[in-house]
Amino acid sequence: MIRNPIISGFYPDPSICKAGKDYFLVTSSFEYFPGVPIFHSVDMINWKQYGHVLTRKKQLPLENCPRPLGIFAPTIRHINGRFYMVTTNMSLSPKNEFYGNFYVWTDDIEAGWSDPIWVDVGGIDPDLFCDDDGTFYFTSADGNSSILQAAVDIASGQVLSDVQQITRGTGGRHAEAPHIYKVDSTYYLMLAEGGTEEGHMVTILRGSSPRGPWTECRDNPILSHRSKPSPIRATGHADMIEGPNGQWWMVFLGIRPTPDLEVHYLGRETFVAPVDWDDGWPVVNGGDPVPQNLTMADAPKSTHIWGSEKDEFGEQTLGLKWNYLRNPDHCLYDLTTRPGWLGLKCGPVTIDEPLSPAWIGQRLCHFNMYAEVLLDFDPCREGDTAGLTAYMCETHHYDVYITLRNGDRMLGARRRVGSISREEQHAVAIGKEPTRLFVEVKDHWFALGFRSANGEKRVLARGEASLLSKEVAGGFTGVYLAMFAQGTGSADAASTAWFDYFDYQIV
Ligand code: 6LW
Repeated sequence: MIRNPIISGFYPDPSICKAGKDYFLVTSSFEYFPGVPIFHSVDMINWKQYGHVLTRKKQLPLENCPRPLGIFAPTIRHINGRFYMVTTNMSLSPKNEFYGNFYVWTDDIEAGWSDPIWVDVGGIDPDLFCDDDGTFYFTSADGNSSILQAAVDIASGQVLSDVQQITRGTGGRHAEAPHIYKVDSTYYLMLAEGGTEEGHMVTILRGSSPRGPWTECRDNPILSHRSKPSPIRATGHADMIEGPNGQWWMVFLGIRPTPDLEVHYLGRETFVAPVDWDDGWPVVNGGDPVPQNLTMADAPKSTHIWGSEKDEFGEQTLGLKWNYLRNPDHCLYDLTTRPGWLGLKCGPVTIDEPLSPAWIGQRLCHFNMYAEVLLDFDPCREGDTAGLTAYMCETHHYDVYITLRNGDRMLGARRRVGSISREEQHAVAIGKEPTRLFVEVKDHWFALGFRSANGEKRVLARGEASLLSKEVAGGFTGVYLAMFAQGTGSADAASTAWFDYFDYQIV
């Protein structure tokens, strides 16, 4: 059985390529750093994170990146032995302009990726396609349903032709996410249309050149769950590839909304479905909606479960799951002074600002789970605060923390939802010994609490998961679970919050 999603949590806009027997998949990453997570598989079904494509500030400047900006949808391709990853940095440059489209490349995927090569073709969701004559086509979406295309010089990124509109899609709003393929001797242009919400769909056109003209598939949309009774909604933004043994597959994003309010907070996730060809057109999952459990004869089975893991911070670098918010100020993080502990300094930036606070998070990937940290924190300045947050964005998060208030060391919980903020203060005598804080997710509710000296679970506050959803908070991302520290003054004399471990358990 194949279990969907194949990559759960906030991993949208999947794109895929093949190098020999290896498959690589990338997703978008918005305001998080490092950017563009990359996964590896040999069977198309079981994926393991391999790293990130954008690991340096030079590749990923995010200083001025209010939501919902940052890294939009990527495309990954392996062409003539070289990997390319093409995407858009929608954050703002010092000139207050969007950075725009660029690509990075590598001949050795283990060694890292090149500096960015900027391409002066507007729009988002860029695709790179190399025709048999060696011409590289750069295709993007202008956000207003025009699909744009130009030939580029792949060494310099220079645009070699006029930028042409090659289609406006098949009539859905927001024609975007173009990908061009050549299968046998026919060119295909796959699109997403309908917007990334409930009306999302995948459409396909074909023609005799990568520039068109295009003929629409009679069975468009070839994938959509709009108006279908499925727990997976908003399916779209796809890429496809021939997998092992000649079986074609489509990867696409979808959401799993809550049954009551039909909102989603895990983010847009990555799903898979088989593709067969009929009369020169791709047919996704036999034309049926894609289920959570896919039973297919002779197909690989889901064996790798990406889930429970306790990070003890025993290494000098952080594991692949961890992200910072925007470009981190490395002075705020310490993995060396106290081996086996992660230190976060209470710098002046708070998690209520669209900046880069001392914050390290990983995606919430499961509906029922428990996360715990052991926090050793002796705040030296009034207002210094550190703890654990269930974080959708700076305006929507639930926090449990230790702080210094009126000279007392206190445990608190706070829920911030837009302009509403509610704080529960408990002058709990916690002494100076390290304290266990937790966030628990169950039945679409978050519980924020701590463990008392005898190990008992004490809940300080509960909050609806729906209030951290995309439908309430906006944007394109999903909830993170993060350790954070913040203060009121400069980082130099700040308290340091020490985290012994972060334990993520699926329940
Ligand atoms: C992306 C667009 C989309 O650029 O959402 O679902 C946008 N599709 O293609 C952000 O991920």
